[in-house]
Amino acid sequence: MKLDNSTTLFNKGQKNLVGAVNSPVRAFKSVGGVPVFIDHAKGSKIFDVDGNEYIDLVLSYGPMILGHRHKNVERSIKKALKKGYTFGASTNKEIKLAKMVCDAFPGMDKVRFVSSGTEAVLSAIRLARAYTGHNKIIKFSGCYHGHSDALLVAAGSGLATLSLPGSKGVPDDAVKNTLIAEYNNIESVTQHFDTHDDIAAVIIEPIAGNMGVIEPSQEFLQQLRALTLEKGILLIMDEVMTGFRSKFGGAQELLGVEADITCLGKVIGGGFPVGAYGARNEIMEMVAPLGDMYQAGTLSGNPIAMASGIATLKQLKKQKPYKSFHKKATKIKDMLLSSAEKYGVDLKVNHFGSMINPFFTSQEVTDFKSAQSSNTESFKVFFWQMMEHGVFLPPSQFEAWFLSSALDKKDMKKIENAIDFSMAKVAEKQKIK
Ligand code: KE4
Repeated sequence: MKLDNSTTLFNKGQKNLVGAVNSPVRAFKSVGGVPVFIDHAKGSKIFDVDGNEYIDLVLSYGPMILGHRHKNVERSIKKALKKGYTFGASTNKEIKLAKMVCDAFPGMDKVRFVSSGTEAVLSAIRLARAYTGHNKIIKFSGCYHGHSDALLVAAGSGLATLSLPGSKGVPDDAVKNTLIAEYNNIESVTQHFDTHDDIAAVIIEPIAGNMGVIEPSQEFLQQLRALTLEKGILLIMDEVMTGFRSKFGGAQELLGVEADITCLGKVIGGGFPVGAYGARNEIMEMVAPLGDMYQAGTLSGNPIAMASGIATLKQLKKQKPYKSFHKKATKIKDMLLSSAEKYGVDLKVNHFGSMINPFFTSQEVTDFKSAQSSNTESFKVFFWQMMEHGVFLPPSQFEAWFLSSALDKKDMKKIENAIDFSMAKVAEKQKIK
């Protein structure tokens, strides 16, 4: 496939941008080759600067759940633009989106909008510490909660992609209160409860999406909830990725577990920078200006972003796409597994709602360690073949694929053909080894 213009831009971008990207995963380091530069997108399709057309299963890592430039969302954005871009004062749109979000999360009385998932999570951690008076936090290896210092340990997403254990520039002091546990392993959590009496919170992705997709066992999450309640430790659910993806609201309800604090992002901004954290009144009333926990932001609750978020959630309510998401994801899982069987490739596929991804391994993938058993060389071959056949995947074994409600039957057929060609190539490469 022709990538001349992407190559030119990639080289040109090296001068003033770090690696020619503004987020590491976009550099395609783990799959090699030239990262594609995008010209435009519409519906389920995305077009690079060389005119190559792809079915988009990245969706900007989640936000574009309706597909690109949904007509109702675009109409709302244009209307909002005519009123001005940002005021440094409140607007009715923030109240409207806040009500939509709180109505969708039973445990949430109040929400605070910020400008990214990272900002939502770092604020939630500060709030948990303020509310409990304790400092320690437990996170799970392979989960990614944005790039704030305290959480950049044993993280998934870009750190797993680049095989980085953590990040340079994070002082030991910043992570001395961060304890690590293993996903789906309750003993790895209770051992910390038995050792420390100053734990403020446990933070978890209710469905992990940053080590590839990994579902928690029902029992694990319920035990986690029961134990944190018993010990007066807050449970923070990071639904930045899962929020509004598997149902209208959070994955936590589907899993029968209610968080004390919920973090959101991606979908609630409909493509514009929005993050949020929310909880019951007694917790949220600690946040300034009501309480003494400080957090602020110039563009928090930006009216254009609010308009986009309101229109996106309105469309999700109207479309009710969740059964169809599950059906499409199940279909793609079957396509992957049957082509792997046909060509004798070891493959496991995990999916939840509209998130899915394959692992080139014979092991069940239930935690970060088993996810890392996946053959990333095979993923690299698979990735580029899928690109050649017009399907844009996240350029990393440890990123979830996302489905949009704009995907149609023709797209699904094209995905099936692409999977067959790509799996054949993986098998061929594996045989040569
Ligand atoms: P942002 O700061 O990137 O908006 O959100 C951070 C974040 C927090 N929590 C979860 C569960 C997340 O998945 C993320 C961000 N997700 C990654 C993709 N896995 C964003 C893509 C990127 O880093 O370029």
